[in-house]
Amino acid sequence: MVGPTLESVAERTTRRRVRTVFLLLLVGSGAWTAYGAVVDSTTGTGSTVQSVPPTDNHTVITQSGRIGMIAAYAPNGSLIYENDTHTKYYDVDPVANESMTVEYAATDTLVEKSPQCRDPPCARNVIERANLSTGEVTEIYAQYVYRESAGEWHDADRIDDRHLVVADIAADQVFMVDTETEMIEWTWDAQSDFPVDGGGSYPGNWVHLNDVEVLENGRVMASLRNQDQVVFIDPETGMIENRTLGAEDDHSILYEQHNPDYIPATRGGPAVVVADSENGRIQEFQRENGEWSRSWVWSDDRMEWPRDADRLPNGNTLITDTDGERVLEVNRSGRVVWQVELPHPYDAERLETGDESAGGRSAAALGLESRVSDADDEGDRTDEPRLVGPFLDAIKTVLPPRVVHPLVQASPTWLSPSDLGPAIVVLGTGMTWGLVELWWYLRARGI
Ligand SMILES: [Ca+2]
Ligand SMILES: [Ca+2]
Ligand SMILES: [Ca+2]
Repeated sequence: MVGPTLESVAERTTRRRVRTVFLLLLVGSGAWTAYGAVVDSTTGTGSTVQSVPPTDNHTVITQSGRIGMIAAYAPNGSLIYENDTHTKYYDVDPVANESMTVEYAATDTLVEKSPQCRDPPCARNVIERANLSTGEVTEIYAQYVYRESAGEWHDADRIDDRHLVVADIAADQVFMVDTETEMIEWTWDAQSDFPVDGGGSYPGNWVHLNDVEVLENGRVMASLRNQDQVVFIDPETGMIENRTLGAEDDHSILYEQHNPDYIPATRGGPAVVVADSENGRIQEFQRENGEWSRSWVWSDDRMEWPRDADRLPNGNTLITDTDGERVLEVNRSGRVVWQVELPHPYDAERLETGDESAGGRSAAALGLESRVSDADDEGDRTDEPRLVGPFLDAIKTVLPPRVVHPLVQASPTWLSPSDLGPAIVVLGTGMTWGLVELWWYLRARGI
């Protein structure tokens, strides 16, 4: 009779200790999550930032994902314009010959049943022009889409006063529209050159055609994210064979890229600077002897799912690092010389420097040095250590980006990606504790 009694006393002690550990873990990670959320709400993470470090030009940044915002900052860093009318804001471009005017693609998510939306959620995609000085916003072109998921337009590019090309994720097409008559004058359909059993699942999110750019010779460059390829289209004859950058599922070249910019031969190209998003790096490829070869790579330990890189006239590169929660500028030797922290940035533009990389030269012409981690940086880094970053960094080392950023997108807006770490610990601890208690209960009853 002595044995079982001693055993149950020991077991009770063990249970008490295990419960204490679970409780401490819950209280600790819960307090950390709450602290992160409070810090975010007081420092502006969760909306837009009120100021950025000074620089030579105006800076425009869009945010999309859980937050939809376009904001502009004066050279002295002060916020001069913000607008969150739409659900999400995507690619923004300066308007030629207008000093303080931009055009952008945005999406409204329709969540109510209406004549425009039979089966919510749906989308209304819009291309708008905003005068950042006067605040005047003009709609250029818009279209309802019956679905919100993979129904958005993330980019449009201007050809002339009347014509735009649109990267149409909903239809897996690039089309050119006359914005006055609203007549679509040509279309390239991805199905004309790609099988539907490649890329993402058809018809859900097959191509994710997320970027389009009209080149000086009238050809069009487009980014097929889910095919890991950047293609070149002649509006009269279709896709140009043997010009494509990347290959399906060859992630050593590109892995679900965003926002390629073309740098022509006159500025040291042909070259393409591109956010190699799932690989967590910015890359540039130079056209040599009829092939693309890698000419520059930039990354650091924080970079996570970047979605834009613009080569500036001074040789620096302006980078939007979405899940790294920042927009940064790196100089020719790869050092971070300017940085602003904010949630879910999509695109950044420096006004007065041309559209995207239009004022910049190729990495090959500039002799840019590649770097792929913090260890490559010999100089002092300008970015501040993050308060709650280490948790997220720890999670990123365990989970691949394909798992991390859907988690980030699905989490509530008061939770920034940096707070996801402690929030996951809260959930994990709660579930594990519950399972352990269930196991004890079943064992005690001999089940
Ligand atoms: Ca842009
Ligand atoms: Ca760009
Ligand atoms: Ca840009």
